[in-house]
Amino acid sequence: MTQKDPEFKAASLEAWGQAAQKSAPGGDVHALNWVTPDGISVKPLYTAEDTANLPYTNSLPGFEPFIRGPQATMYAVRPWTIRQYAGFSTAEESNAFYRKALAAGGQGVSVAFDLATHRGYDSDHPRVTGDVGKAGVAIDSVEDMKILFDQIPLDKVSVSMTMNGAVLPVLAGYVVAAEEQGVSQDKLSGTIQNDILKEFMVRNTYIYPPEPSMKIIGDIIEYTAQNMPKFNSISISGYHMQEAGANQALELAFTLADGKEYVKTAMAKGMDVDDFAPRLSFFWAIGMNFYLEIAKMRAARLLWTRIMKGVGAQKPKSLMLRTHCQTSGWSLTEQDPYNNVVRTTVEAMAAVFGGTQSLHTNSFDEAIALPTEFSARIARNTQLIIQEETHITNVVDPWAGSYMMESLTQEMADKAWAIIEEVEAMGGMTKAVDSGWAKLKIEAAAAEKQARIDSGKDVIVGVNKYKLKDEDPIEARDIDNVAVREGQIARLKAIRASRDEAKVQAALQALTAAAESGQGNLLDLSIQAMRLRATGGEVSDALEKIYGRHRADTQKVTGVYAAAYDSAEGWDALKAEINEFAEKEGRRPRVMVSKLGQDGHDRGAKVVATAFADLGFDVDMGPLFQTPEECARQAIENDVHAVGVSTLAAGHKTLVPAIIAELKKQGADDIIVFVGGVIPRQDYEMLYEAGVKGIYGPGTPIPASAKDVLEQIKKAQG
Ligand code: MLC
Ligand code: 5AD
Repeated sequence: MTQKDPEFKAASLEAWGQAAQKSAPGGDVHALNWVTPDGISVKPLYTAEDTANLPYTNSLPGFEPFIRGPQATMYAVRPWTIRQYAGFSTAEESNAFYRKALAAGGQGVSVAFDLATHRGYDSDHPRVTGDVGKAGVAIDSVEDMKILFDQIPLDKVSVSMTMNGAVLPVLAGYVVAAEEQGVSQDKLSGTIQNDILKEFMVRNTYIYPPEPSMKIIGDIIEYTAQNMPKFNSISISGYHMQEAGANQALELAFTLADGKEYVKTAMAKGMDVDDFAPRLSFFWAIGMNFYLEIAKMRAARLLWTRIMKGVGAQKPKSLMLRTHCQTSGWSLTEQDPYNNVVRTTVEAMAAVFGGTQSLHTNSFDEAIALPTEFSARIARNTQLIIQEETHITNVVDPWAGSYMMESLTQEMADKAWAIIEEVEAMGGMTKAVDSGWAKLKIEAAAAEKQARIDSGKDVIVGVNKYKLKDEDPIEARDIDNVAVREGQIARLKAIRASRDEAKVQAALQALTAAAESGQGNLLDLSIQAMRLRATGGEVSDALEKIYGRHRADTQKVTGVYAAAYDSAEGWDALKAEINEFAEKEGRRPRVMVSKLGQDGHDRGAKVVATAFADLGFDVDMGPLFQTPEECARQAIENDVHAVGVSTLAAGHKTLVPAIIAELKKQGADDIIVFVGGVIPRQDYEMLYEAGVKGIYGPGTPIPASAKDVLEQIKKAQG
């Protein structure tokens, strides 16, 4: 029996207040409140008073509003799926990697495609020479897909495919590969990301404009609901928003609002919401804000239930939010990289406490290159250790009833709901995305965050505090892009030579006709074309003929970085130096921040552009997806002093020497080139040899790179 000690007295809240007042800085307890980037004020102490009036503290897992999890027993019966995202080089190499991972404790497959595939280009397309096989696996046709899943039983292993742009040929290719493996569509379990709205905001692997893109999503939801009952038709993703700088409330709100938009799109096709809603799934980033991430996941389930009830959903499975999580890549550092194992562990625990259904833990070499076998093993083992050694899985939603966590869950829900209502007032997420408003909201949050780090307000161990004097290089995966491309080109030739060309062309024409008329299901037609060995690029082209290719405009935020950078040190001096330059030269130093190839990760580029502008540079922002030739032409037309290439998808070894050569060829070798982004140390020398004047890796404070760029420009001016 639990003993009660009569002589122990509970203190009053007033007494605690007085004690706290004494130890708080300046005698002010309120000074201990932590205002989160979302604007939530987290107190140092929570008590029963904080939860007394909350509406859902009695809820149970497996029942609406699902705050405590979608399953009654959660991990006590079945832990989350260990699903490591991977893909690189060829289908053969990626297949070997998956099979090894499955044998060593991985539980699901998650395919990363290269950027050429994402953007609807076959490997032989001239715009993608730097991208083939780089940030993921190159897939051009069913033949590649069959190799990718060779000896992986697709009726047993669930497969996630992160594809949004070229979603039709990729999903179709997978269906046909399974068919030829003897697995029918109704047995396929897995998930296709198929979330285009966030691509227009942050990830940028779209192909067509928003409207036809939404039509494609509607067709996929319809087709999978009718033919692939075990397949999740979409993975509505906040992940990339957080990676691009969004705080938790913004990530939560925009993602749920995207989800609502997809639901409306499918319902507008005449579908009953309960026929497709059970196969909508979600995807969160889990960063270092431990409490906030857990609260975000709990709040997400509450709000999704609210949204789905609002559109008339009835089935419990339609109301429950199921999600994948990935630890944050952005939070990982190039400096002192083994620290990343620790960061990833903390983040993984937040995802698990938040009740995720599936999880990817990042590898510690994230800020340098794609994972090696070694780093991938540690990442996978991080999950295996949590599942099998810690007993964390034995209890469902262990944070329930925590005064703090329950309060925070409600506050997070309220914050996000307010943003969702703001979006609704604009007419929904498609409108908020179309106008650029949503993207700018995220970019402003990103610039603010970078300024907090650069001024030391937010601590990152090994980057802006406790820095190492010398860093030992670590092994990094390198991919021979030329060899992969040549192999793919050879296979494409063989396929085109051996197929029934007339049938293929007819199938492609049927796709074009369907795009034009709006009749027929585009996934159904894509499956027919891929079965005949049309290539992914051809299927994408067939639709592009009608839909066109989307070009984003490049708005940028201003003033946000300067406002949040509250360390005057160096800043004013640098501004003065830039003014001096302007006086002497008759114009400001002018830089063009550019993205080359199919790498659409533009957070870094945008943050650098806005911060450089705040410092007094004239800044041009190149459009996404430029070829070196186009970039050189624009740089010359704008008469810039320097081109800064932001590279995050490993294209630098091909594309950076190419831009330098192009500038020379077009008669402008006085324009200097600098590079920033994810670049392994071992590539620095070849880049300097190619003529690069500065390389700024992750964690470089912007004022430092700006100062260096100014020096280099001055030097080049002579
Ligand atoms: C689970 N089940 C239970 C249970 N737990 N049944 C009874 N009791 C319990 N306690 C059942 C489920 O209902 C389900 O069956 C089955 O077990 C599988 O469990 P799940 O929870 O649905 O897991 P999973 O199949 O892994 O699906 C998780 C998911 C899915 C729904 C989140 O969408 C998914 O796997 N997503 C992964 C997305 C991903 O990997 N993305 C990578 C993005 S990387 P049933 O019959 O109900 O289904 C990226 C980076 C970039 O984007 O930018 O490139
Ligand atoms: N293999 C493994 N992980 C990858 N990521 C992206 N591409 C790959 C790949 N090919 C992970 C990284 C990145 C996030 C978007 O996904 O962690 O930050």
